Amino acid sequence: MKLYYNPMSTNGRLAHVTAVHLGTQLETHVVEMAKGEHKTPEYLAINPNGKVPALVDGDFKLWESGAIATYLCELAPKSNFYPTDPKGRADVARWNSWKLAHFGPAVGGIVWERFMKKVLMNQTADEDKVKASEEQFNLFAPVMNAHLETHQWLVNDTLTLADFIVGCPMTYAQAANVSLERYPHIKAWWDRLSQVPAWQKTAPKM
Ligand SMILES: N[C@@H](CCC(=O)N[C@@H](CS)C(=O)NCC(=O)O)C(=O)O
Repeated sequence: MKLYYNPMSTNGRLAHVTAVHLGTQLETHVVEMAKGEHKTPEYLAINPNGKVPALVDGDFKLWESGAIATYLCELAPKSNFYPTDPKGRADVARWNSWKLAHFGPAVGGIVWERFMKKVLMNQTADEDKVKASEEQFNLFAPVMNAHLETHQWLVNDTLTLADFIVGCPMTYAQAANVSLERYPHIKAWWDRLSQVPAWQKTAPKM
């Protein structure tokens, strides 16, 4: 199996951190996004969206980080990390959908304006866009904060794939000054997640 990713990409991190945590044996290929490798015909034949990550397992080509991470869990020996019961799996799917539809775009919007634009293009943030993303963040973060008030982790009170799924878009949250002041239980969860060895190992070098 070969994972195409880039260590700076938060979606790439979801696939990579899951593989590292599970101890999955795979070959990795760093897609040189700065050189446009993700838009080359060779890479587009693997992921026609021109985005990272992507996984190739024989003749099976898989894109979408959540799908890749779930596939790696399915291949690994059964463990609490990916629940085996229907309710536990639905709960992971719930947080994945919530991340994709609500939380990820909200955090990602702030991170893009305040951090990525500076790093990649030396541009300053559009404060109207930051404000719009912050409004979305403050709409959805309370849901997670309330859940974490009575739980250590998102699903089954143990570290699961759901924590990696929701944690990845927060990779640059601190660098982008995403304020967790109103969300102490998210902050405590983030601190717990930051202790996980695979999480530490896959933190982008800044
Ligand atoms: N929903 C996709 C999103 C992938 C994605 O947006 N990847 C970004 C990096 S984090 C990318 O490749 N961007 C380059 C581009 O869109 O040109 C996933 O989860 O895999």
